[in-house]
Amino acid sequence: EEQRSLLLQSSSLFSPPQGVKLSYGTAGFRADASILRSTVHRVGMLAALRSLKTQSVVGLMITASHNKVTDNGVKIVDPSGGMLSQEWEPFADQLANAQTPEALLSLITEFVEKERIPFDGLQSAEILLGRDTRPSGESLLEAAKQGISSIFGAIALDLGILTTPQLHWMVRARNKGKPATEPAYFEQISSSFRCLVDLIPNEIKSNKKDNTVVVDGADGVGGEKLEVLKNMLTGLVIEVRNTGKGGGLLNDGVGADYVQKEKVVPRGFGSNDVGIRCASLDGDADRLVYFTVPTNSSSKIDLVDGDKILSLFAVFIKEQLSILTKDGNENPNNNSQARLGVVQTAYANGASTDYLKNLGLEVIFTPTGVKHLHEKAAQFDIGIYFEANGHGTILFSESWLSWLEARNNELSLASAGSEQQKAALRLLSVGKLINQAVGDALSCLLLVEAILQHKGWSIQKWNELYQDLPSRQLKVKVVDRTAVTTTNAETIAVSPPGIQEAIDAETAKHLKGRCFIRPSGTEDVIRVYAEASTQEAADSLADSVAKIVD
Ligand code: NG1
Ligand code: ZN
Repeated sequence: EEQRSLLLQSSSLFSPPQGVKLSYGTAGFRADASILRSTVHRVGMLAALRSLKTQSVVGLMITASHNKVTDNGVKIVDPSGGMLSQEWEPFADQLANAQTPEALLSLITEFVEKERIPFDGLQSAEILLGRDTRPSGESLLEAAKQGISSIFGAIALDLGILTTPQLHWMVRARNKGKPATEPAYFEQISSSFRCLVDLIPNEIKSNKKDNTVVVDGADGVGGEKLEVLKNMLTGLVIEVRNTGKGGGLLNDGVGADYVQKEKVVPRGFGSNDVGIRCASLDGDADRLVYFTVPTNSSSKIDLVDGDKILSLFAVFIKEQLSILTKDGNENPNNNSQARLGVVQTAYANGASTDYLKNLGLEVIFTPTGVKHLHEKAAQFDIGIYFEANGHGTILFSESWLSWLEARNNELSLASAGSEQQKAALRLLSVGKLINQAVGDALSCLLLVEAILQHKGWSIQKWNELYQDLPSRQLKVKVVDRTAVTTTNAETIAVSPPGIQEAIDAETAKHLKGRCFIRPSGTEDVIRVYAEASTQEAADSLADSVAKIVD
């Protein structure tokens, strides 16, 4: 009874916006920050219920990533460190859209019963809170706290301003009984980076290389964290621009999304940077792309996107695995034949997929959204996933990691310092460096840098792994984006009727043409992607398909 009145009272302070239907999309709820207070308050409740149900620590992140500074958003981090279980998404939608406190209460009561959530005030729940640098974050965080404290037994731990991947990492660490602080995070990724650098082959180490990378922090949280991290590294010089401290506006002409979609130099970069290795983070630092400024006469860049980061990782992992299993006269050890797989979406450049398949790798496709990619990658011993936009990571299965640790111990007794043991150590370090919960721009940046140093490669050399097919992405504002539905990892539009045939007809007009449309999960738009043998053809294919959609 007391619980009911607390819920009613708390929610009467947060009325939902009128005339909007909110939906828990690929990245939680996202909207203009001004309408999100009730939503965040309710997600606070939801997070508390999730914690009660799982009897574990969960996370709540307030961010709108690469979207404009006036937007914001909220999502839940599951106990594993991954995204909220998809089974709970419909309930999240219902909660967010309940019109009155009474309607909200009855939804909760019903759900608690159906899910058998221990809701007697005897169990405790704990929620870690994080937010990005958006000015609206503070008041939304307050709403989340009030939502959480309207559930008996639930406590919120405010971790302040964090990157999205830091919060995911901390939730995962907490539930494994490990230290879950920011210093622990920085310590783990910087020390595993140093291990990788120490293991660089001597003949490469002695060559003088260029160990400087210039990073665009999108005027968000990533730049500010990188300023701390960079001082913990040796053998790598990081210059951070667009740190948010210089008065620049978040994601405005800066950041990974802008750089990847527009393919032009971000603010703060220009003709002085010709040929230099540059990288861009997005607003919450879960995406990373690299680029170079090719000439000083244009604003165009050479983009090194998520697909190429994936390819670099795949090359390195595959190489280390083959050193590890090259055990001379020993019988091939079945366990050491790790199942290595790659996961992409339809946005992956066709040239990258060809390249990865030519390496002999298994490549599978999922719909857009980290949760889909992550789930598939987790089915391999080592699963590498990336979205072209720069979100991705490498997942190691627990069982393969234990095998690797044991193997490393064996090798350190039998042949310490051998090539095989070094390969084992490198793979172990990658497993510590790279975020196992979600794609993380900071840890991916360090892994890219470590691999480039290991191979003695320039960014130009890396970029030449394969040549991207020209592509164009457009978005079309529509009244109802749900009118478009898709199948086959979003490559085929099933509705509205006839639209796929029209797309096919346009695509057929272009050499190496490939084109698909899908409703965005984060914006009210239909996205169009086109690829063809020339930029003009890709542009024209995208344009004509956008007209069909309109
Ligand atoms: P939507 O809006 O569903 O296309 C975008 C990105 C996703 C993912 C999410 C979450 C593209 C084409 N889509 O999703 O890859 O990053 O945002 O932030 O880049
Ligand atoms: Zn992001």
